[in-house]
Order: sequence, then structure tokens, then C-alpha cells
Amino acid sequence: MEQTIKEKGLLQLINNLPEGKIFKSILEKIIDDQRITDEEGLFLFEKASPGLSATLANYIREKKHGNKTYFNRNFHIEPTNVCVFSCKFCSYSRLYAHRDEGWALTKEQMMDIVKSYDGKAVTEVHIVGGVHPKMNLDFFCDFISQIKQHRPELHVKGFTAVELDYMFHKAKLSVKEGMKRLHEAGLQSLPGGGAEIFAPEIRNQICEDKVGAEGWLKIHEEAHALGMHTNATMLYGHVENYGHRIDHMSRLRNLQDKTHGFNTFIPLKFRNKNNDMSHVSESSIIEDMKMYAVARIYMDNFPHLKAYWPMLGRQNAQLSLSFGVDDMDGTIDDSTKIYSMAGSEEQNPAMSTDELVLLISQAGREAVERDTLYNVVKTYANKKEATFNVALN
Ligand code: V47
Ligand code: SF4
Repeated sequence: MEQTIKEKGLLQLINNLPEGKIFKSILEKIIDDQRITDEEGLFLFEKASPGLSATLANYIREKKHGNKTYFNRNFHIEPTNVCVFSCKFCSYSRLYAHRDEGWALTKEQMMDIVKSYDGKAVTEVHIVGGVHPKMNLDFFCDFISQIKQHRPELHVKGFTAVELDYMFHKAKLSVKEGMKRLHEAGLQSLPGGGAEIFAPEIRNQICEDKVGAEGWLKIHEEAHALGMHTNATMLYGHVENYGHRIDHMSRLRNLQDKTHGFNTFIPLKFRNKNNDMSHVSESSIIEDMKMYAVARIYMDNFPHLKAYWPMLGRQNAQLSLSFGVDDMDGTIDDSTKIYSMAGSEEQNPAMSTDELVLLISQAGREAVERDTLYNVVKTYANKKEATFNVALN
């Protein structure tokens, strides 16, 4: 394929680097839309400078999406923070034995939250919480049906594979049967949570008692078979190494080759407040940006890469738009507690559409409001007032 001036410039730049040969072969693959290998992914984690990783990731991001940066209008419902599991990194859950310290909402209380958005232009409700032994498949099927009866056009995205695995086991149903019931009740997409790190040697250290890699992947595969779209996350920056990250992304990339059902990959930065892993330091901002860049380069078959701003902080999320990220998640409306309890600087996460558009415009990108499936709801002209000295709080 004929190379553009930009591509020739990049190759020239790379030729002058020590170890330029490997970088050159990676770049040639990127230009030819070929996939990089696990070894090359590892090499990027270990050797690429932040500047070079940004340049390569950006090239791919702009080839896929130009300047577009997506966000949506959404709110979360967290049905409970009572949980039968005991993930060491979790700052949010309360064991069932200590359930008086937690919350568990009734269907009526959750419907009141849904109704509080009547007349507001939200397109998605995101439902994720702990794993409460008394909230079963029937409970959630009924709740989802009520949402769809009340507001049919609201997209229901809900439940991590961990919550689903527990629900299906309790109901004595196969993954296929359980997923079909939820889908028929109105569940349309799955969020990407519960994936953490797939490699058993790390999973056994940080979340040994919940569903493993095979179970997580099977649940997403069955959802894809029903025509549902799902996301995938990776909890990084704790006790894993780069090899574990590549292994995790490789398993996701392989499933995506088979099903094409994933929309978005979401690296989640480990936050260390108020949990059993508080002695583990948090990753640096440079490490966070490299994580996004390598993910964008390695996950060639994932359409989107998301920076979840309530966890990363809005300023860092803005920076990530130069490291391969094309999606910012949503307005959130202060409806999630998972990250504030784990020490995120976003203690009451909520951004208006104007704030999100400003944040995206300041990064030199074009803000696009999307629905859950990335259909365009509205595009925004680059904000003229988006000068670099407008504070983002
Ligand atoms: O699986 C829990 C993570 C996830 C901590 O699909 C932590 O659009 C960092 O699934 N530090 C649940 N992370 C959240 C989730 C999600 C969030 C946003 C968007 C989407 C989506 C999905 O939260 C868990 C776990 O990996 N988590 N504790 C912590 N201390
Ligand atoms: Fe429970 Fe999820 Fe927290 Fe693990 S991360 S303890 S499954 S709420």
C-alpha cells in the first residue's frame, strides 16, 4: 500500500531510535492494518516512550474515528453494595454478614430512581452492584420489565458477569437459558465489569472466590450469540505484570474474532483507598497513558477504547484523548459510588453535557453524543470558548 507523508515521517522518526527495527516492524503492521503479536505488545509496554506510544495509538484512533470523541447521557443504579464475594481491591462492598452497614434497594426504590429521570434526555441506565444472595434472577427480570414498560426507549445495560454467574447458578439455569430470560425481559447490553485480570495466578490473589476467566468469557459469548453487545474491562496497576495484561487482552481479542460482540475496551485504574490492597501503590499517570496507548494498538478488533472519567479523574481522562481513547462514558449524574469509595478524586461524579463537550473540545477533539450502541445522537461544533485556561474544576 502507498504510504502517506505522515506515515513516511513516522517511519523516518522510528528509524533513528535504538531498537528501531522492532518499532519499524510494529509501525509497518499498524500502517497495513495488521495485528501486532503478544511479544510486540510486551515490547511496547516495556520500551516505548510515552510520546511514541501516543503517536502510534493516535494514528490508529484517528484512522478509526478521526477526531470524534463519544460520550452518552446516562445514570447508574447500584441495587446493593452487599456482596457474597470478597475481592481484595473492593472498597464498596459489605459482606452479607455485615449487611446492616450496606444498602439493598427494593424494586420500588429503584423504579423511583428511573422515574426521577422522566423528561430528562438520558438514553441509558447502567445497573451494576454487589452480589446480594436475595436478589435473584426473577427479581431482576421483573425490575427490567418494569423499566421497559415505564420507558421503552431507555437502553438497559446491566450486570457484570460476576452478578450473572451467581444469578444463573442460583436459578439452576445454564448461561444460555439465564441470559435468554434477561434478554426477553428487556436487558440489552452487558457492561464490562468483573473481568479484573484473567490470569489465575493473579485472580487467585485478588478475587479468588468469584467467576474465573472461562466463566466470564462464556457469559459474554452467550450474550453476543443473542445479538447483545457488551463491553470488557481490565483492572490494572496493582500486582499484575505486563505479561498478565497482554494475556488478558489476548483472551478478549480472541473472543472478539469469534463473535464481534464487544463494543468497547475499558482499562480500569486500580484505586487503593479503603480496601484490603491499600498497601499497593497506585499507578502513575504516565503508566495510565501507556496502558491506554498499548490497548489501542493491541486491541485492533475492538471498535472503541473508553476512559471512565469517574475513576481516572476528568483531567486525566482529557489527557487520554491523545493516547488512543475515543470514548468518555457519560454524564453519570452522581449516581455511582464505586470509585468515590475507592479514593477517586471525583467524589460526586456528574458532568453536564456542556462540561463534557468543553473537556473534549479543549483536547482538540470533536464531541459526539452517542447512544449505548454508538448511534450518533448529536454532534457538537468545536466550542469556540474552549481555550486552554478554562478550568475544569
Ligand atoms: O469489576 C472495583 C472495578 C468494576 C475498584 O461497561 C475498581 O461501560 C478500581 O464494570 N479500583 C465495576 N476499579 C465497574 C464496571 C464499569 C464501570 C464503568 C463502565 C463500565 C462499562 C463498566 O469496577 C469491577 C472492578 O474491576 N473496581 N473496585 C478499585 N478499588
Ligand atoms: Fe463484590 Fe464486585 Fe466488590 Fe467483588 S468487586 S466484592 S464482586 S461488589
